[in-house]
Amino acid sequence: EASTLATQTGTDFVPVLTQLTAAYLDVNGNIKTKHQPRYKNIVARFKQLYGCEPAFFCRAPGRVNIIGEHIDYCGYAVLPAAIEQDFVMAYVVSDKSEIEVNNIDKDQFPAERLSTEPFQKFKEGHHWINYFLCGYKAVLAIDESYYNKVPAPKGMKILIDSHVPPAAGVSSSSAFTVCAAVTTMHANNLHEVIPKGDLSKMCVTAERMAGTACGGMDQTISIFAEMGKAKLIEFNPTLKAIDVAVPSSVSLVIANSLTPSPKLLTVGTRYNKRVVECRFGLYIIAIKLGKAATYGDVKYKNFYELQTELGYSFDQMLDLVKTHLKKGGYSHDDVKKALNVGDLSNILKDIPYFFEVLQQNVRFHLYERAYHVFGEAQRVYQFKAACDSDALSEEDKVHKLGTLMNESHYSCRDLYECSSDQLDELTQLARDSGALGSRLTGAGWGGCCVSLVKKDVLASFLDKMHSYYTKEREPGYQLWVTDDLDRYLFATQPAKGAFILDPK
Ligand code: NG1
Ligand code: MG
Repeated sequence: EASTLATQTGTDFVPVLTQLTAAYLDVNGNIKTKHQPRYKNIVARFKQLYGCEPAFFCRAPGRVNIIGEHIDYCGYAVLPAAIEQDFVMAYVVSDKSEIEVNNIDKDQFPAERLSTEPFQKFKEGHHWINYFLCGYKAVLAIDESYYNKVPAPKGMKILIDSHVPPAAGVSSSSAFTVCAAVTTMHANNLHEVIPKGDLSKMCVTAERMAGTACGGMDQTISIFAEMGKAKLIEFNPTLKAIDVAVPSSVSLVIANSLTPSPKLLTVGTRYNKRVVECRFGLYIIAIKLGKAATYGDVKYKNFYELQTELGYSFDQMLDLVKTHLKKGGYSHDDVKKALNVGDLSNILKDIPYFFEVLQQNVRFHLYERAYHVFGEAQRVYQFKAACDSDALSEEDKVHKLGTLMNESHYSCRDLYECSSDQLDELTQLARDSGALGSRLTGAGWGGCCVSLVKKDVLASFLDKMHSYYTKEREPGYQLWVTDDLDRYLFATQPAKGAFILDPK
């Protein structure tokens, strides 16, 4: 899709906010953001801070991944949907070469000032402003055919309001990045120039610069999502977002385990380690198949490219894993031997924190990770096929979907080792409470799970799920605040992707 994120006024964007704003639509269906409580609050704070009204709002949603975990960076398709919770940035252009960023939640995110220099360094540590910089750089520091059109980047005054829970596997980082990119793009008049596909790719590249060796699922769905539709996102051979109609008799319910998923803080042992393990597995299989003598001759970037060249089915790829990789983990020496290299530290330079990954781990589970990847990639297409099927009855269809989601969770738990005690407890409670299937969503190790629930048992399901939040826990076992349960446990409908809102 080559369409751009042009400013939306009028009816085009009405559906997304309908639930929130029904009372604030004018006779033509236009949103009167000024009268909507959330936006009213943003405008009031904006005036206090900057002495004027915002000129525009840009927004980008978080997402729930329905199925297809930890496979986007292996080149495989995933199946997410946007959620209603979003990032909003209200902004005006200023004549200073400076970007002022304030957040409604000023205690957690105190004000920051940045220069307009697109190639400036990220801040040390995992500072929140780096996600703003990701979006900023995505537009102004990645593709020169776009940033050359902007000789002097605009200064901006920005106020952020986010409803996307952080570190919860619903991709607040990408919602933040995309929202900042859309704001930067609009302020610098590139919103009718940059196609959505390019914007997604530039956001992915930028987010990788901030430290996670991520795939492209989150940024792409945040940009391409449409109301009421889940999307199969294919990265290869070209980027595509294909509609998937989840049966109407079921709801997707998100439940937050209230334990964080500190993906970046544990960068050496969790997310990026998995990316490294997949690459080691890829190289070893390629070498064993005689496609290369040493890792340096391997021409495949990911498992998808290998599979495509072989022309194999997923079952055949699973057989390759069984034949060529060993269970139980590889030591550094095992990896060196299998890759035919004397020193590991000079390879995989494109993976952020590769050095830390090597330093902090003694074993790499190549068989288990690869087995998960091919099984999970296969489940994504089985899920879509079930949704599309005319042959299956509604009942058989939703059971098939639930089973695939459960299988995905077990594979994440046992083979990919990206679940947690809390996520296992919560997904099991969901199954016991009437869900057809339940699985962790996002990177894992904490954060949220997603359950498939028949609408006619939704109320009793939600009721039973309360016990997770009210249960007495051992001392030292700390859940986050549980003040407002609706924020942690809710049914969700696929929401609309990023857009720019003209408040006038
Ligand atoms: P989370 O941690 O939920 O934002 C991450 C990656 C995705 C994908 C999933 C696992 C980022 C921005 N996103 O999502 O690309 O690999 O984990 O399926 O890091
Ligand atoms: Mg994230």
